[in-house]
Amino acid sequence: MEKKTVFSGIQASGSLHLGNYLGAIRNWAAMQYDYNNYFCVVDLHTITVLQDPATLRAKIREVAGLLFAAGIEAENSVVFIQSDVKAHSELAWLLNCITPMGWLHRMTQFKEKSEKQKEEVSVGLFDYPVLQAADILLYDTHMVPVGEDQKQHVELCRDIAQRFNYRYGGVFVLPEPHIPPVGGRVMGLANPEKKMSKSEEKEEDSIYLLDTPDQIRKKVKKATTDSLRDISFDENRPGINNLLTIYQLLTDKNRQKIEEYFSDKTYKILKEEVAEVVIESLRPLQERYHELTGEAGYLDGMLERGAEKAGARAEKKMGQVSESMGLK
Ligand code: AQP
Repeated sequence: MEKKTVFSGIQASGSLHLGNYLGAIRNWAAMQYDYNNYFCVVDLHTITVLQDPATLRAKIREVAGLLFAAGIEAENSVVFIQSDVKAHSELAWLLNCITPMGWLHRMTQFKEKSEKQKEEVSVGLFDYPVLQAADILLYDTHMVPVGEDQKQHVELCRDIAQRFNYRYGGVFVLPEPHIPPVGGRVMGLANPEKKMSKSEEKEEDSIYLLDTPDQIRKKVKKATTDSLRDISFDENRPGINNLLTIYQLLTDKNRQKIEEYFSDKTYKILKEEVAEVVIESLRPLQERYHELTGEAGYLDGMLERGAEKAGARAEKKMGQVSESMGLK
């Protein structure tokens, strides 16, 4: 049986954090053998918010390097930079012409991000989900593994595809979001009411994948908890719940065993143990990252080959789309 196709993207809007890893990248790596995979550093999405050019250039490479370091393999997955494949922008324009603005007004991520930016909000930020739909639809994607925050965008992508297919014939495959049962929403350390985020200004809120052991210990030590004492999974106690969830995801132990283990321990010990588990889990990833970025030209070569493969597939789809719309 032919393998189904997976597509997912990640922005270079800052340093990758534990939420990106547990909610997305780690799962991409684990699933890659069962699917045809396309993983993309979505730099065109990243510029929907103002970026410093030199920092962006460096972050694009860093994010790509971290995807490989996290276990995504060039033999099994096509990894590429979005702006290297021009068909993404081209299809986004065509989809813009069939997407009602009302659909975009409903997107919660736009509402949240535009609130922060006030009058600086760009048309690009508003149009972000249409570009994301183009990313997904170009590769006949069946499944989009994402964190919970992206579910609404994938649903919108299905709506756009359905509208297109209704008007122009069955050109697009309808994709499904795939959200991990645990880890779909890792919360901030300082503010566990909000998800851990690349663009959060407070650095102590996020554990970055390239943080040193000392930085990780300090951040976890300062994590917001509560004034109670018992250690249990409880969504009404977001700080403790988040630390326990991180521990669970990284140790693969079940919740009951974890609660029993911590039942006679203090918050201080919990934090120390969480920090050590994070440090040990990130160590191999960090080592691989430094190895592969240390070798001149290695990462660039892999990204070039990724862009060629993705570009060939995307061009074929663009031909079909243009023809069905009467552009060819
Ligand atoms: N806190 C999180 N918990 C679980 N999954 C998360 N993801 C993001 N934050 C968490 C998932 O990571 C993938 C890549 O995310 P993205 O680059 O598209 O950025 P985002 O979803 O907008 O979130 P970020 O990382 O916080 O970036 P900024 O601050 O720039 O918005 C996605 O699958 C996402 O669900």
